[in-house]
Amino acid sequence: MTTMDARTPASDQDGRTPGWHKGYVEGSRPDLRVPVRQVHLTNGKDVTLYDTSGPYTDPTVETDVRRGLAPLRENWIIGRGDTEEYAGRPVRPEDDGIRHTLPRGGLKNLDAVFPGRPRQPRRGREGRAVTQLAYARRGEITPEMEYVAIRENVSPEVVREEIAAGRAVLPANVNHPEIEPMIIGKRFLVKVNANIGNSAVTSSIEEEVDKMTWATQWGADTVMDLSTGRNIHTTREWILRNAPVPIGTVPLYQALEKVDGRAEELSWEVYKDTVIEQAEQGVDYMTVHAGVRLAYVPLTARRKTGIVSRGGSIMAAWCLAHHRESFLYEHFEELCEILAAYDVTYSLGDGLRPGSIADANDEAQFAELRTLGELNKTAKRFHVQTMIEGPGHVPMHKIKENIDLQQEICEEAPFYTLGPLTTDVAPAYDHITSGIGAAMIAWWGTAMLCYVTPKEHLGLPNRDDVKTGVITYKIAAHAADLAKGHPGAQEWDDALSDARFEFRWEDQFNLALDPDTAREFHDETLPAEPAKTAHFCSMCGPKFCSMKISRSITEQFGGDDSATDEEIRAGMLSKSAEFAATGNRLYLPLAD
Ligand code: IRN
Ligand code: FE2
Repeated sequence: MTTMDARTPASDQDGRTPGWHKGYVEGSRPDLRVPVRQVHLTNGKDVTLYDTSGPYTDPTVETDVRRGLAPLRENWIIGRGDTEEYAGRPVRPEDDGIRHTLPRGGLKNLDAVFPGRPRQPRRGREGRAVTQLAYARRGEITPEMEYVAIRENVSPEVVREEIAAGRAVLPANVNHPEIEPMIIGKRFLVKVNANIGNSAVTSSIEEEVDKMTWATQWGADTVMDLSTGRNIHTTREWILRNAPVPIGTVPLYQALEKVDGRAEELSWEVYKDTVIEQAEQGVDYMTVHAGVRLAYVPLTARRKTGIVSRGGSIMAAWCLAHHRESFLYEHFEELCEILAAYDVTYSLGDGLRPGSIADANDEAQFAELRTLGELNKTAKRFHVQTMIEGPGHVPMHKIKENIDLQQEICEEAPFYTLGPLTTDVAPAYDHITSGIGAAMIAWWGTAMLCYVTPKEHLGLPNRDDVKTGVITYKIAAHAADLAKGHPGAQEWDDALSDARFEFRWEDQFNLALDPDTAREFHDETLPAEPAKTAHFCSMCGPKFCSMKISRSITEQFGGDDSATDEEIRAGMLSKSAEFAATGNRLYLPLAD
């Protein structure tokens, strides 16, 4: 019995051995190679699937976390000629936000922030907007746009149009040349984000990097590093240099570390410094809770669960402490100029999202949404790509109003939602309570789903939780792709159901979102090799297998619909007799 790790492609250089291998589709230039997962079926057919796993699943590429991934976009970025290298700022231990909270020299064992190739930050020449939005508006199709067009099976012009209209974003910081470009927008495949972060003191840098690659190998389209505490800058550097997908952050968390966790001591200066530091490192998108305005804070007072957003509560605390308008709101234009110079994408945070079913769709939530609509317009004036974050905890009957309002108020900017969780009663199962809401809201047009793991509300997700969260959300996303009639989405289902109907078990596993678990569950009751081609599984056994029965019908009556009920009944009876004659044996004898 061989157990194949789903992450490791089978050794199939000839491309024919059943299993899968990492393939590439070449674009208009030799350095534009779009990765795909090529599944080879036992019937000789191939199925091509979207692949987020990066070079890690390509056995011909050597990867080393200490060196980082190859800077695949570097020539494209430099070739555009509108960015310049500059000295940046030396990385100081203070950047880790450990100034007073840890003994000095906390970085001792990591004296090199990152041992990989030397790197100089770039930014737009003379503060120029170097965003994909700026190019799209000028009618220019960048290599990044062509790349995602191939990935999504659409024309590059559709990609350009959607970005230009603000209906899609292509998060790609000029300082993150390692990524394989991807696009977020309702015309494209629904995307999934996985959050990682070392708020537990026990979590090491290596573990965080490993969580990132683990999440992308199961299909996460982006990863957010929500690290707080020690070594925040260094952890992020390692993640960025090894990430094949866009990386998002919430700069407010690190800014708060820099003022020892005292929200009232935050200032625009500390925040701005942190944003530049992260933009220089290559963060592709940033959650900015600029919609939490002073006047909205009292609206949350009578809520059942108040403000549950970390960023939202930090900003609310600051506003109340100073009794002043939010510095994020007041300096928003300046922030736009910074983000435009690096092509950092906004993810306008929902700091006032409901944290319970009772608080869904209330005045505080929608007041903030209207402000996000206004900020979206400002961001677009500065050519900054923008998506809008959404809830939270929302019962099923109140979900549609969220996406409809967001699309109207934010001029169809991509919606990026956290679930929503459709009930509060299932701690330990909130990947499911939220997967339900995620599938619904994605069907109605949400472009990216922020995963929720089984540990939501309970603790820090471990490796297993990350995988469960990603797979759960891939299900929600794909179910929505199907319902939206996304071109090509159903081919995957058709391939799998054909494999199921024809009892090609290996093909069923290899096509599955989680081949390992599918294979493991199957082998639990039918471990023998012959069972891999057996025309039944242990769920119903040979006698009651509906697939087997209907297959027999098809075979007996030539697959046409002309069989009468009488004939079908007779067919069933004869099959039943056939099985009875074998002694109704569930387990097949081992082949020699
Ligand atoms: C996504 C949609 N709404 C919120 N999110 C994610 O929640 C966001 O992208 C980020 O990962 C996290 C921010 O949480 P707080 O600070 O709003 O609690
Ligand atoms: Fe919650």
